Amino acid sequence: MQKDFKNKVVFSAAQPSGVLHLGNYLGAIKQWVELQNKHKCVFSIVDYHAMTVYQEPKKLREKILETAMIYLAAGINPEKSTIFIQSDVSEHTELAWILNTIAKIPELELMTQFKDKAKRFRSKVNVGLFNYPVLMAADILLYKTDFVPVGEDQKQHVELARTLARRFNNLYGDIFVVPQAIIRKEGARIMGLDDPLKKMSKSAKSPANYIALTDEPNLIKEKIKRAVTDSGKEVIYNKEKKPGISNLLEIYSLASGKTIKQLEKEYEGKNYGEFKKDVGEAVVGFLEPFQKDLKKLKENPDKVRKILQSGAEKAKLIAAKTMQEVKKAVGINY
Ligand code: ATP
Ligand code: LTN
Repeated sequence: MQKDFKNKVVFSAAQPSGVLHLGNYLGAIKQWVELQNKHKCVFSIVDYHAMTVYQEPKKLREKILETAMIYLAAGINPEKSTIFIQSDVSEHTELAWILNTIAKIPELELMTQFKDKAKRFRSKVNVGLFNYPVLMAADILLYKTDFVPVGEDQKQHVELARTLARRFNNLYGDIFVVPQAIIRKEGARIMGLDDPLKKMSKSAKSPANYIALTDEPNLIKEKIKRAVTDSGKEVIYNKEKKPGISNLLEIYSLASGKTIKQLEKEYEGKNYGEFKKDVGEAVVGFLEPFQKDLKKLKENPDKVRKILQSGAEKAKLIAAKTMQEVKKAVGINY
């Protein structure tokens, strides 16, 4: 990587499936907003990825636009960053095909997310779900990405993108940059409120698992009040012995800007009830400006559509150039 640190390329994405939740925000989107001041950022709404689990067409259409609105309300600035819908830039699936020819079946069989989803959606497992990480590698490599800011659960997929970049470069010449995942220490794995041993997930069965970014303040407070906590009484951070309280401490810390140490001190001698009430309020306060902006954007969907259209044009310019280089390198253009 010869480029100077300032002008690196950053790429990341979220699927427009289910509801985006606090884990997506704290684990991924929060970092994106910070990175756009330093780097060339490209953020996608990966609709083809969402389709690897059946989506009702009308709902999917709505979710794509809502996800874009969530990016914007969270502070992604379309003047600084490129925001676009994956399926608007056909090079993503084109490159995925070429990468399919160098990805190995056993390598994909190792992917934890596939194994997990294949178990949960057993009767619905399709080839796309298996193939998902190859499309993700194409997303990343098309933009010659240096950094991929994601939550902990995506580390393995970024690792595969690195492997495929190196393999391609070895076979066909130096085309791709080998990307690097950026995973924050705090917030990289926000756990489910109903089960602090599993990550907060969009595809969770019960809405009690997550705080949706669109949940009303009272519902947020209620969900946190009911969050599963641990035996004992003390508010201390210990992921192994107190996974529930530790998760809430992490959320509280990220929402309030206070360190976990500070919070532990503040809650010395206080009970879980008081603590949870304050976590609820901190999260509501943290989400308030975001929710206000989201409401405004929902009143103006055409403005968002325009942003997506111009984002797709910008993305296409880069993607088409890379795709040309790739085709030339593998010998299929003339
Ligand atoms: P599912 O839970 O259904 O697998 P997902 O929420 O992981 O979906 P995306 O919306 O595509 O899928 O994820 C967007 C980003 O949010 C990714 O970078 C992912 O790593 C991050 N992320 C997802 N869940 C969490 C979590 N519980 N904690 C922190 N980051 C998360
Ligand atoms: N698999 C990711 C979404 C995703 C992504 C990407 C993230 C698709 N393509 C490229 C970073 C870079 C997930 O979060 N479930």
